[in-house]
Amino acid sequence: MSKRALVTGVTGQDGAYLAKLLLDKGYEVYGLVARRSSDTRWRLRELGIESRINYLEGDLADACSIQRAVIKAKPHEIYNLGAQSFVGSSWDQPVTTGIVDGLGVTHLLEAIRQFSPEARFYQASTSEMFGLIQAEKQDESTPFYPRSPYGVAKLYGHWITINYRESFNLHASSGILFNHESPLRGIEFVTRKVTDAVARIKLGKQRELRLGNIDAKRDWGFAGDYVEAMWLMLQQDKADDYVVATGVTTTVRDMCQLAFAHVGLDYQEHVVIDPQFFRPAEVEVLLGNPGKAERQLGWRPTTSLESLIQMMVEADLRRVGRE
Ligand code: NAP
Ligand code: G4F
Repeated sequence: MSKRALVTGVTGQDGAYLAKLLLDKGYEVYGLVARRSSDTRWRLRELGIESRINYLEGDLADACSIQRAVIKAKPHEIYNLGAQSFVGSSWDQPVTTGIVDGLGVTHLLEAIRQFSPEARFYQASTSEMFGLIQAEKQDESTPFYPRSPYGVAKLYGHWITINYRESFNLHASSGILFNHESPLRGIEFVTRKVTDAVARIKLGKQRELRLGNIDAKRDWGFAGDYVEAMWLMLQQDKADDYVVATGVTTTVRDMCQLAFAHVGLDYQEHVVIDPQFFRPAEVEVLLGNPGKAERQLGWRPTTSLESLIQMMVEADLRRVGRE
């Protein structure tokens, strides 16, 4: 009998890669999708798996729809990847972000507790919870200091996951994932905004790229590697929390330099600093220590930032070329 997995956020970057990984392992995959006025399945199409997913309509803000999804899917494993995931928007929609990214986790945990207590649960926590960093390299014991409504909401989701594990003995794990990117990354995030612009500038369709704080530093990895870590967490006998990162941090400026240089351009001739992209409170630097995930899960990142950015620029050159 094949295992069943329920994935919230299946139409997102990580949801698409995770669904592909699970299907390749022989799982039956149920994907929670919120009703939208236009198509959101382009990533699943790009990976060639759109028709292989069982779609269940639901929204993390709606506890009834979450209960129904858990009852219908009867999942062995549940991956909660659904979220309002863009930090910048969390100042414009702080309440929605709090409900979906924070309370939404409780909706899911309650449904598991009542209807599927044997199911294993993965919560998509984030390095954004470290915010104003309290240690040079952040690991599972570093204190949190979130700097955005998104980070605050995710911190609630993180602690409620730990609380339900301790209160009700659920197999609930939380992955504290540092930034991870891919050709399927949303266009609003800085890596994809840059690689899309590089392709457009190279092909003569755009002249400049307007960015905010390019001195910010991030620990960037490849999303395809990171979904493997999520799956590994749910294969452990005991649920736990893990930092997933590369252990290397790079400025937005240097990431830009890599992307433009890949097509023979100088970023300094195209990047314009625009204060509209500055954030009310910034996370200046993130740098993770993935030692625990390496030791206990046997997980290791396989993709350097240089090859990740090259992969993204190449994909955007193909897309823009087709337009
Ligand atoms: P993403 O591409 O923005 O995908 C988010 C997904 O959540 C989409 O499928 C979206 O559906 C869905 N969603 C949004 N609001 C929802 C709601 N109210 N109810 C149900 N689903 C909803 O994000 P991602 O990069 O794949 O990230 C996956 C998860 O990991 C998120 O929880 C994110 O916060 C977390 N995370 C990401 C990173 C990273 O660097 N990528 C790092 C740490 C943690 P639509 O397609 O319909 O909008
Ligand atoms: O790409 P970003 O928007 O990602 P951010 O804020 O780090 O959040 C991402 O990673 C988190 C994990 O740490 C996830 F939890 C979250 O869901 C999301 O996936 O911005 C990265 C950095 C920031 O410091 C930002 O200020 O790039 C800086 N930046 C500079 N100019 C810009 C821009 N970011 C964006 N999005 N757009 C700009 O024009």
